[in-house]
Amino acid sequence: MTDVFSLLNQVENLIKQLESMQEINGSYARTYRTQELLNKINSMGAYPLDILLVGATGVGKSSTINALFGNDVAKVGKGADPETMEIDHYDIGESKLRFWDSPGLGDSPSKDVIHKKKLVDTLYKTYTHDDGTWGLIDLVLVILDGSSRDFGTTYHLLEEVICQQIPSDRIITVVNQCDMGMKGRYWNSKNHFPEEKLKLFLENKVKSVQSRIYENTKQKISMPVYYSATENYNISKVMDSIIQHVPKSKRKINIS
Ligand SMILES: Nc1nc2c(ncn2[C@@H]2O[C@H](COP(=O)(O)OP(=O)(O)OP(=O)(O)O)[C@@H](O)[C@H]2O)c(=O)[nH]1
Ligand SMILES: [Mg+2]
Repeated sequence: MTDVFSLLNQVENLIKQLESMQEINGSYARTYRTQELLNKINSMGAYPLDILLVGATGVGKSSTINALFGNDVAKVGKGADPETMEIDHYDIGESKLRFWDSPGLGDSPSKDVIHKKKLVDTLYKTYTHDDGTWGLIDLVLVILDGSSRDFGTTYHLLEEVICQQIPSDRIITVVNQCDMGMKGRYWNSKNHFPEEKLKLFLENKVKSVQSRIYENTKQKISMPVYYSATENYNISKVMDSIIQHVPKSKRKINIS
């Protein structure tokens, strides 16, 4: 009997060790990729790289930042920076990278008007340096909710506002909550990945997002990545997509 207990104890300890090894591996991979991103920003010659987060309320903006950067991220509250314009931002890598957390849309029509205005203000924000006028926002990360059928508000925003101001190679569209794509069906929650049916569904979904944006704006955005911030699935693909989109230079604005 004692042998069985001691064996069980050993197994339990082994599982705990394995879990902590996975944790270390996960954070090692994250730190490695964050470093790769910061190196790419360094070679841009001017930093910080400013990324505007766009997405409906509760789409998982905060969860995405946490999944991507874990402890490397510092949230900076409203008004802490003169340029903040009442929009919180996250600082990464000693302020070499900033994510601007725009307020979520879709709560109510009257709030949407105010939120949209703040978003447009941020998108159009410029600053002047010795060598000209530059746009504050370098990239826009548009997060869609994979559990929702209705992307209407975000499409509208992309087509009417974002694509008008930002070239398509500076727009990254991603689909979060892919674990809930088919209302949670075909998600393997034990091993945290989509079964074949859900995978097919998600692949069709991201293709249709890309073609819908093309049809309406004639801008070809890169193929969206589907992922799950809380299930830690495809986070490295989101990171790779951001790394690939780091521009060669900041966004020069020609003021005539
Ligand atoms: N199942 C699932 N839930 C998620 C995922 N990402 C976020 N959530 C949940 O969705 C809720 C909202 O997530 P947040 O990260 O706070 O979303 P947000 O976009 O920052 O929300 P606001 O700041 O209020 O607009 C939380 O309960 C998260 O745990 C995901 O990938 N899968
Ligand atoms: Mg949030």
